[in-house]
Amino acid sequence: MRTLTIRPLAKFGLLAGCLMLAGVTFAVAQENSPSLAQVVALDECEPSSFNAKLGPDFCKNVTLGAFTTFDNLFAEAAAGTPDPNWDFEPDTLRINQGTILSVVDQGGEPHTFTEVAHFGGGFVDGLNHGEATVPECIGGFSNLAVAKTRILQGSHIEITGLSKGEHRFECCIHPWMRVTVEVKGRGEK
Ligand SMILES: [Cu+2]
Repeated sequence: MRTLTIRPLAKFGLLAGCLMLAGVTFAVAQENSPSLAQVVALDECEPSSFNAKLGPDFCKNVTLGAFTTFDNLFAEAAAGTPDPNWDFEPDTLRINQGTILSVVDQGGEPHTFTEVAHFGGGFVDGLNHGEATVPECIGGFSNLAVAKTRILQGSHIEITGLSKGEHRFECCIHPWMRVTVEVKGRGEK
């Protein structure tokens, strides 16, 4: 009789212990779960002129008439006044280590979000305004390392595991699209 009454109690105690442990683990996981910081890629590509040069569906019609034609984009870049509506927003970010950077392309055409040691030219000479292609962009999409940083229209990529310190990202197509990310160490203000 005795053993019968003790057993269920012991079982209950064990179960309660497990639940408490699970609760603690959950709370810790919540506290450490990385937050999310968003960067938006924007452009105003004009579909008919872009697609005539680059193929169907390269530029999707998303900007409701706020368009820059293919030739104008190159003319503006050549003049040293690249179109400001091809842009990553925000331009600078300060995030905690562990924060996930989510980069979403809300423009009409593809971009890249490529980490570079130093800002410079991309892989399309006509958009570089004389700046040399940075090593990280060389080869364009035929370079797998560059292709992996591509963001297609309406999609996003997530950058994780950024080390403490300053990181620079640019678009390898439109090299004036630049973002500086400062990653703070844990507990740093
Ligand atoms: Cu771009």
